[in-house]
Order: sequence, then C-alpha cells, then structure tokens
Amino acid sequence: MLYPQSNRYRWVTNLNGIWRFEAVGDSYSPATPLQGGGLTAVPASMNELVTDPSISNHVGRVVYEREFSIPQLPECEYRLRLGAVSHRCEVFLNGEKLGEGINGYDPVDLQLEKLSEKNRLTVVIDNRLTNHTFPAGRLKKERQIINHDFYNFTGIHRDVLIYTRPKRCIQDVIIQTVVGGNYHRVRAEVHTSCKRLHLTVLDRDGKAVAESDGGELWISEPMLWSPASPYLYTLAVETESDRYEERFGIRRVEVKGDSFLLNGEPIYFKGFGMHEDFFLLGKGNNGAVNIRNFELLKWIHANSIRTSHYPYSEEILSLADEYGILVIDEVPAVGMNWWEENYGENGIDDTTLALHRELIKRLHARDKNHPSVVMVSVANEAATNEAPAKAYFENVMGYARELWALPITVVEFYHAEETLASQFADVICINRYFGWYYDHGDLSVIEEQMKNELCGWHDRYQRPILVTEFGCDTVEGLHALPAESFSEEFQWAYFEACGKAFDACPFCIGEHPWAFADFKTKQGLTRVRGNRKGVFTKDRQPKSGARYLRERWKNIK
Ligand code: BDP
Repeated sequence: MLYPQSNRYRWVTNLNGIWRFEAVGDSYSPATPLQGGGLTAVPASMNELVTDPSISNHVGRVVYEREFSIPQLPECEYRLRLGAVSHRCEVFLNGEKLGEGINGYDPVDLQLEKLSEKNRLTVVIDNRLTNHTFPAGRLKKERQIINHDFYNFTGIHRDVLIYTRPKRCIQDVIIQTVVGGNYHRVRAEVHTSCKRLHLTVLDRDGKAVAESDGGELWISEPMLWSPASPYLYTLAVETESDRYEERFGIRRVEVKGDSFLLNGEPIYFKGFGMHEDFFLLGKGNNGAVNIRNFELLKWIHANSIRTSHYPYSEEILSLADEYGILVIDEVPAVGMNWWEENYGENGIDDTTLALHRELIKRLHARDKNHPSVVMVSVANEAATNEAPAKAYFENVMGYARELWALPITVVEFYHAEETLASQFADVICINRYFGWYYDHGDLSVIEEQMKNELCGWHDRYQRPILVTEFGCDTVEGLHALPAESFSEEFQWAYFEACGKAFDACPFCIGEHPWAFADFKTKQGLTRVRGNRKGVFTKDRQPKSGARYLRERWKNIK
C-alpha cells in the first residue's frame, strides 16, 4: 500500500475541513442527504467538539457527510483514502456503497468509479467495540464495556485524501536492505502492471548513487540509518506511465544474546509509550502536535517510542524516520481478556484471530518501508495466562514473523511463570507498576521489587528485557516534601528508584516510562480528568520527572 503522492502522473487533494455530522440510530440510510445534526471537523474526534454529553458519549453510529467536486482527468484511476476512521465505517458515494473500513487505525483506500459533477460523500461510523473488533470490547444492552485505559474516541481521525494514479501504475514498492561488507544491497520488489521499470537510489542531496532496471541495487559505502544519524535515501521508481518515490533507510536489526543490535551496536531504548491525544483534537492527526512531540523526544534525549496501543498515523512514522526515533509498532490488540471458553459467544474466538492476523498484515502493508520501525508488538496486556492464549499467540506471532524481518514481541502484564505467550517473543516486554498499583506510595520497595521481577524473567527466558511501562500519576504543580504520591517530587523519586533497578540488570535493554503525556480516559475513581502519568502535561510541558529523565538519559548513550 503506497501513501498518495503528487507528480506529473499522480495528483492528490484533501477533503479535510468542515463536514456535516449526526449521531444516528441503526435505521439510518444514506440514500438521502443528511437532514438534521450539526457540523464537525476532520480530522478530529467528534467527542471533544460537542457539548451535549449524550452525543459525546454516544455508543453506536454517527454519520459524517460532505459534498465535493474535482477535475476529471483522463486515463487515470480515482481513489479515496481515509487515513483512519474509528472504529468501523461504511463509505457511500452519492448514496451508493463504495466499501468499508474494518478498523480504526489503518487506511481505508477505495476506488472511486462513478464520479459526478457534484458528489456526496457519506461515512457511516460505528464506534461499538465487541469481541470482533480491535480493541476488543463488550456490549451489555447498549452500554459499552471496554477493557483498556484510553477514551473511545470517535471520528475521522486522519486525512481524507482523493488521489489519482495512472491506469497502468506502480501499485506497491517493498524495499528491503541488506547490510554487510563494503557494499549494501537494496532489494526493491515493485508491484506493477507496467512493462518497463527503472529504479534509482538518490542520496539526501538528490544525487543518484545506484540504478537498475529492476530487482536489486548495490550501494557502496552507504550512510546507515540510526537515531544518531537518521540518513534517508529515496528510491525513485519509474515506468513508461508512472513514477513513485519512496524514502527508506539502510539499517540492520538483530537480537543476539541479551542485546538488541542496530547496525551491530547494542541499543538501549529510552523513550515512551504514548497516545495520539490532544486538546480538542482528540485522536485527530495534527502536524503541529506531532512536531512538538518529536521536539520533546529529542529534548529529553529519548531514542524510541512504542505506538501504544494501536498503529499511529503514517505522518508520525515518517517523522520518526526523519528525527531518528526507533518505533515499536503495535497493533490495536489491547486488553484482550475475554476468551471464548469463559465468555461464550462474547469471547475471543477464531473470528477475532482472523481479524488480528489481518491487522498484522495491514500494518506490514502500510509500515514495511519505514526504517524507524525496529520491532513489532502483537498485543498489550492480554490475558496471556489463560489456556487458549498459547495457541493464539503462537499463531499471531508466527504470522508476524513470516511478514516482518524484525524482532516480534508481546507486551505483558502477567508474570514470567504465568504467561503462555512470551515464549514466542524475541524480546521480553513487561509493564510494571511497583509502588503504584501495588504498595501504593511506598518508594522504598520499588528498586528491589523491579530488580527481582527483571531477574525472574531473565532466569526463565534468557532474553533481553525492555520495560515498556512503569510510572505514577502526577499532577503538575502539586508538591510534597517528603514525596507523596501524585506530587512532582514523587514522580522524580519513582523514576530514580526504577532507574537503579534497570542499571543493575545488564540484560535490561531499555526503559519506556508510561506515558509520554497525560491523556483522556473514561471517567473513573483513579482518573482525575484522565490518566496523569504523563512525563509531560497534556499541553506538552515538562513535569519534574521529565527533568530527571533528561539528566539520566543524557548520560546513557
Ligand atoms: C497499563 C496499560 C496502559 C494504562 C496503564 C495505567 O497498558 O494502557 O494506561 O496501565 O494504568 O496496564 O496507567
């Protein structure tokens, strides 16, 4: 799947902006234009824009609609691409169904065949989560039960693009780089119905450094991609009727013994799990917010992120390539705690498994050429301790490994001796909240408990361990000496205690405090306007913990 681009053969426009909007019942039909309702914005979540709680918390269907007119160019195929619609959608053009989206975090890319002078585009969104959606959820009457800790935002969350491509076009470009010796191989697999093919690798200055008429290219003395030097090349693919340019980086990723190696050098992961979440925008992708996030990652000396708990926008991944931020790419399998054997027809079953595999495939189709993606996570905190988890995770992790030439992992909540999933992981990833969800407020237990935990995992699996979550809710401006939970002093001391444990474990390959910034959740007794474990506030200013981490990470190369 290629991201749309514009050149002499291709053209892109966007349909972002103001759309008509209405929360509707199941009897709604797109045959006639939307009559009632109001207005909303794209990309954004509708929940943050309306003031009526019954709409903001609406469980069910909402309709987005707008008109558009575009120039009709000869000899090309028109396509519509919705970057992400949460969670499922049906798309109609002038009342006729074009297709559907099955998940809230990957693009819906559809052919536009019958364009008129004036067109009505209708997107019917369903935000209900069941055992057959990702994230999974359950419905009790019309009440939505979710098992994950972020707000169930609804809307068109990423750009809506219309693009053309020639009838005979380049459909896909898969780039693999092989690092070794003085020459480095770039293998390009081009899917196309065109006859003639020419490939050119351009360096950062636009100078051609390798050319071929297909297949492999060799680059001598290339610049390798790494966080310290995120060097990007461009592969220009040209045919008799089309052209496409894809950026890529040359790098080698391996897990060896207790180390995670990038270009042969051990990596220590410093960074965060985060969320796509900002004031008013909800999960709407926004360039300014994205840039601020990456600037803060650099400021704090981070080198990595995990796309907890779903694939982030393509724009974010492109920025990660450019800023040199390593990405652990996660599919939206979060809080899967409902196995069929306990929950019957509301449980996770073969249909769930098939969708999970499909989402891993789509993640690969979308993200395969990003050098920043160095590991794939198939789930966060599933009930990996229950009997069905073994075959299930063996299946999805095996499938991920067939697609990606990268380490595969699963992020664990259960203990080393309980889980049936981590045996299939190349890197052990664990989330731990000592001193917070257990022994709340007791800073003195954290270092020892964390150390014991890490050693326990290592004794059993003999693999590198990355702590993908640890942290404490912190209200900015709240101070207490001696430190008390929720204060800025506590966050500082909490990270210090965890850091001592990590430093004592040579097989610990990194630390991702939870979370990058505060974010919205459903309301709850432990959530004061959302989850406050952010190292940065929701408006992206540092709390005390950020200053501690900045000093610590500056000295970890
Ligand atoms: C972990 C989850 C994460 C939560 C976090 C928390 O992976 O999504 O937000 O706990 O409770 O279990 O803050």
